[in-house]
Amino acid sequence: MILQNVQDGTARLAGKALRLVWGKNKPVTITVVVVVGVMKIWSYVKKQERRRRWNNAGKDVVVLHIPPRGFFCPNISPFAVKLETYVRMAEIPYVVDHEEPFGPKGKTPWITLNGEDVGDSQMIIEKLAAKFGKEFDAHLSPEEKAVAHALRVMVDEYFFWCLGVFRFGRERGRHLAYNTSLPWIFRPFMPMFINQYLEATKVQGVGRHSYREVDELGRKCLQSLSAWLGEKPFMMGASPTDVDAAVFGLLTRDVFCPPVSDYTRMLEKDYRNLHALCHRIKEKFWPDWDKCLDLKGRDRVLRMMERGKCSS
Ligand SMILES: N[C@@H](CCC(=O)N[C@@H](CS)C(=O)NCC(=O)O)C(=O)O
Repeated sequence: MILQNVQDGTARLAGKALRLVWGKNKPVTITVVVVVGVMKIWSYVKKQERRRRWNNAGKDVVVLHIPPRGFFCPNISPFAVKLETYVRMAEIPYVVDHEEPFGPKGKTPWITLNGEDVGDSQMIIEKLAAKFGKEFDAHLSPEEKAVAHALRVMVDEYFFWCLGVFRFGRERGRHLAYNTSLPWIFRPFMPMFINQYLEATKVQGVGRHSYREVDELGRKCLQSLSAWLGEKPFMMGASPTDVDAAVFGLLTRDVFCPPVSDYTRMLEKDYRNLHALCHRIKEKFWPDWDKCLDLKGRDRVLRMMERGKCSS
């Protein structure tokens, strides 16, 4: 009996829904179906076109999928800077794609190499290092390798979240306006994106502490990196390794881009060797730095800063 009633109710509801979309609203329904269908086909064709382009980049040429160029540093994504720096260190031929920055794992950066897609900056680096014989830490002892690994994980998987809480929590994403042009259509969604990111920091754990506590956690990361670096030219000695690429990726924004942050001040005052390391890496591996910037965006921000609309 109950089952019969449920079935009747469902049938009545389905009938009503059908009348709604196929009754006097039929022209609207047809229009929506056609528009959505055309958009899907168009997006599929475009994706195929892009895929053909990436596959034709050339044998052993890395297609680096990253967000658009930043205004004061080559990319707003620290992991994109890290990976591009490694590819430059290793002198691996590459081309850049900004059309599809989010890859197989839903994150940026990612690469396509000889038709194969790979996600995650570190997994990519390890794959490229093995393929092209560019294992920069090959000469290190097992103990040194362990230290390098621990430092790199601290930077990528821990310090990154401390910085995130500072930038998106304490500063509410203020740095974005200085370093990237967000299409106007996305702007109303920014608060939602920021809150979503802050929820992720809570799941990770760092976001559950107070801002002051997180600042202290971040400062301790810088202190450890700085103490380990000491007077050495690079993190693991005389020559750069992927830890340097990771440190550079994470610190670039605070060293080279406005607005001045607490981290900028710490790097300039207390951890000068890290600041100098970033400048060294920039000079060595990014001689074309300015060519890798969105200069129009940079000039616009500089003009706004002059007029006092953005504080440095
Ligand atoms: N472990 C990844 C982290 C990449 C990552 O978190 N990228 C951020 C941008 S900096 C991202 O794509 N965030 C989007 C999201 O998490 O949905 C890697 O090393 O590539």
